[in-house]
Amino acid sequence: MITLYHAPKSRSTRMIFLLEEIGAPYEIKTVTIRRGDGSGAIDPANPHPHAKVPAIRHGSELVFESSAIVAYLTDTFPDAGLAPKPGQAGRGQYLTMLAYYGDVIEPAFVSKFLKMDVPRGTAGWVAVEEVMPTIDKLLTTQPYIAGKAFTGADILYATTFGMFAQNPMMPKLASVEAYVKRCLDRPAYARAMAKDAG
Ligand SMILES: N[C@@H](CCC(=O)N[C@@H](CS)C(=O)NCC(=O)O)C(=O)O
Repeated sequence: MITLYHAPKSRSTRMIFLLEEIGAPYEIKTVTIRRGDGSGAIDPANPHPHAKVPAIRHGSELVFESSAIVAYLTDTFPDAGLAPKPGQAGRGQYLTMLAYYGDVIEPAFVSKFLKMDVPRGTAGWVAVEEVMPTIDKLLTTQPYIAGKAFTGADILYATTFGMFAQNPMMPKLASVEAYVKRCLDRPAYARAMAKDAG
């Protein structure tokens, strides 16, 4: 059994989307977190070392960091067909896009939100203005972020781009809008949204 440590309307919501796609038995343990508006509190029931979500427990394994959870679950449940297996074509692009999400996409958007300059030669990521043309180029030539097939990586990218769709930080790109719709039209996303609400 997989246990997802979850707080509604947070980065753990998309892990419900992933778990619904995977189809293995799982339970949701709702925990409180400290929210950006100052509300909420650390939950002693949350095993995440920084009291954040998402985290999952699977047998003796504790996994946290969204990209690691996606990699772990898509590899542990290969029959779900959500990742190229080691040795298969596309594996490199899949792992690249998982790491790029955590190491570049999130810092790019957070630094823009915080109105921080991204100094070339210091930060390991680049500005949104440099990231999004790369994403546009990818999604103009392929339907999903890691190639021809929907993978676990799309769960991270499509939910993030969907969330920022109306935000002035996000450039309006037809390729991204069509991609978000393609991914979020999946029945697993609708089921996840219903479960997130409780
Ligand atoms: N890099 C982490 C970020 C996790 C994260 O910051 N989650 C937020 C919720 S969206 C949280 O738990 N915040 C509570 C806190 O910072 O104490 C991941 O992608 O899993």
